[in-house]
Amino acid sequence: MRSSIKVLVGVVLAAALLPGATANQDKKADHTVKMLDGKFDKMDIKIKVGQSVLWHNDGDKTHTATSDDGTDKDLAFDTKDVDPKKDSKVITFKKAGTVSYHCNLHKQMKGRITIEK
Ligand SMILES: [Cu+2]
Repeated sequence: MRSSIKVLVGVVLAAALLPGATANQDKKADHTVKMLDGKFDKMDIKIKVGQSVLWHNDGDKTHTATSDDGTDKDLAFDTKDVDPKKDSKVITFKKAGTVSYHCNLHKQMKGRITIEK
């Protein structure tokens, strides 16, 4: 019983020390787009299938990144409200295509992501 607990602790420690695990925490997503009050800082980004994007709200107002109506359901996403100075959840894109999005609270804020194979 005792030795199996030691093994378990060892496995948990080893997993925590793997470089991949820590690197993942530093870099929350493959791409970051900033939400500014009135626009996204990068309106058009190109990424690869399997990569992830998060939005950081650098403005003073709440924003969202929400795919436009009619977006292919495999590419559709919605960060929901992202408060000032906060990160959105991480969205991973698993299919090639183009997705246009906007801020639900400020319709003039528009962006586009092209996902390449
Ligand atoms: Cu907004």
